[in-house]
Amino acid sequence: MSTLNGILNQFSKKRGQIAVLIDPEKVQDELLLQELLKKAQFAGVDYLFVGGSTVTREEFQFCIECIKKYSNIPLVIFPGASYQVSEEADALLYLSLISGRNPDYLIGHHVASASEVYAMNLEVIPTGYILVDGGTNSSVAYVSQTTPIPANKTTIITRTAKAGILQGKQLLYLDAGSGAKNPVPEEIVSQLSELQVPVIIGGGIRSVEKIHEMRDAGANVIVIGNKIEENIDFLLDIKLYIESEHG
Ligand code: 1GP
Repeated sequence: MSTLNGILNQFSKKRGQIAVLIDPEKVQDELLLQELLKKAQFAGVDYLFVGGSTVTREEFQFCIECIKKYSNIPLVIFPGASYQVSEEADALLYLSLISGRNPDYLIGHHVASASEVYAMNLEVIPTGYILVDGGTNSSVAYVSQTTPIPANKTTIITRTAKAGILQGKQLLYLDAGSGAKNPVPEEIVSQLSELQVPVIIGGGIRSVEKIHEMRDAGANVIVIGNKIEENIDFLLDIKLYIESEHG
């Protein structure tokens, strides 16, 4: 376990940073992955997040090795299970699914991988992971057997986030679930961004307009998965967004 906090610092420095979510289950073709990495690099994305709810150990390892071979974009593990850890990554989001009440996702998977993670030279970021209902039955809700918080229950979401921070979480990840119909409402992002830890937002972000809205609401990192899986050229739109941010 490392106390290095380069990635956490980087998260907190700026709003509107972009992470591309790579689900190893969906990119088992090295050439396809290479193309994705080339375009992500060209677009200037800030991070690659890797992980998934239904990924095998082999798929995960293969993906991590390929990414390290072909890109130098900071690689952050967004694990779906205890075996999704690797010293080759730059950081591990140490997720506690605090919106749910399933002990496996609050402490169980953590105990299973604790000795391995402890021995790794890897930045470990305690993260309060909050699922918000995005209008679809997400894989993560199904696999974790938890119920997302309804999007209009702002008080519950805010209290959950505060409780997480009081427990020592240094980062919040608000997720409407991959392929969500409705992303997390901006008002919620805005309220949580006042809690003094960086906020990551994901699930159903499918347009540059939405990226702008999330950035303006205070999201530090905006995660995009599905939209790029469907249309890799969305990375060109992201490139323009990133250039306008730097300009
Ligand atoms: C899901 O936050 C991610 O965990 C990304 O969601 O695939 O809908 O972009 P999308």
